[in-house]
Amino acid sequence: RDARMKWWRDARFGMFVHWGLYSGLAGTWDGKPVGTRGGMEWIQQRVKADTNAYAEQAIPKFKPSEIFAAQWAKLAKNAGCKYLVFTTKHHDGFGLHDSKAGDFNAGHVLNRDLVREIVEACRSEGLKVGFYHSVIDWHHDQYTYAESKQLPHPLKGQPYPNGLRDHAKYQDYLHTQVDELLSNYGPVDVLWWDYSSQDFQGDEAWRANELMQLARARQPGIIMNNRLFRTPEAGWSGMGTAGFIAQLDSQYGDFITPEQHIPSTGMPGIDWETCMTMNTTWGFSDHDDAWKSDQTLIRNLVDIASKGGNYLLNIGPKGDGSIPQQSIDALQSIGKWMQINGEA
Ligand code: FUL
Repeated sequence: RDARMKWWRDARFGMFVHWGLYSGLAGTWDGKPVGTRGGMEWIQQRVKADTNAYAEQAIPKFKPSEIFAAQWAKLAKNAGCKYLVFTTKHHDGFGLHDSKAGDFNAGHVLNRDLVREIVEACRSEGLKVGFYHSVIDWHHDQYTYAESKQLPHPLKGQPYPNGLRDHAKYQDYLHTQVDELLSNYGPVDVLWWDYSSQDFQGDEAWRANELMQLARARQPGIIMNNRLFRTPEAGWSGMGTAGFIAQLDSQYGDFITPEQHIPSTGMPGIDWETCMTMNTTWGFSDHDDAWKSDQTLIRNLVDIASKGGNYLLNIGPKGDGSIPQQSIDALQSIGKWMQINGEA
């Protein structure tokens, strides 16, 4: 583990990117804002749309430019980020790669492989590259945790065409897509799983041990977070540090991911990475103006680095892949600070 963790422990600062069909919706549904705060990558849930209605409104608004990936990678590089982790698939189930295992992905819908474009752009800036991959899937018709109490689902309570869902079919699909992602794009440095809860987790929900093994077989140097496994006794405690199995190893994962907070005294002896939004949403919203100041972002970075963690700072590009001006400005300020302080 120490060998594969070396670059990551030195890195301190990475860029997180949430980008998918929800980005074009920009926090608006049926022409109306869906609130001004909170994760708009969850917009399908917020408005309780089924996957067809969601796709119908979102697909026409998801129009990646030709140059978006180069823009992300350059901004990350100039800000002093050493790696970039982006959403290969979020909970809505829409994949950014060109998959043979289904048609709800950029390959089929846009005739583009956006994963390839992003990976190539990162590599040409010398950035390490990571895949955020959601094991939750609100699109797949055999996905069973739709009925979960903790995760209301657009399909919940609706009659299912062929009787009961066969979740094993979803698991096969998940594994096939992960295999594609780890086989067809050269070296992948990070796999950022998202996520297990009390109701759906680990081996039972995702064949998680097999997934971890598959990833290590395809990418021997890869490092992974520990969001596939939760301790059975832990209650729902949000996406912080509690509740996940903190035994960091090949089986359970290499690092732990406090979400939107910085552990006050760090986490001695544990590899941790705080992921954080610049306003309050991960996926782009036109309506969220709660931007953190440059000073806050820089202070967070210093605070985290001094406590031995990594900072994974999020941008939510728009439907065309362009980055909100507030995020560009903030990252440029961080880049300047890094230069002055000899970190970049
Ligand atoms: C969470 C997800 O549900 C959010 O949408 C976001 O991706 C965050 C980083 O992880 O658990």
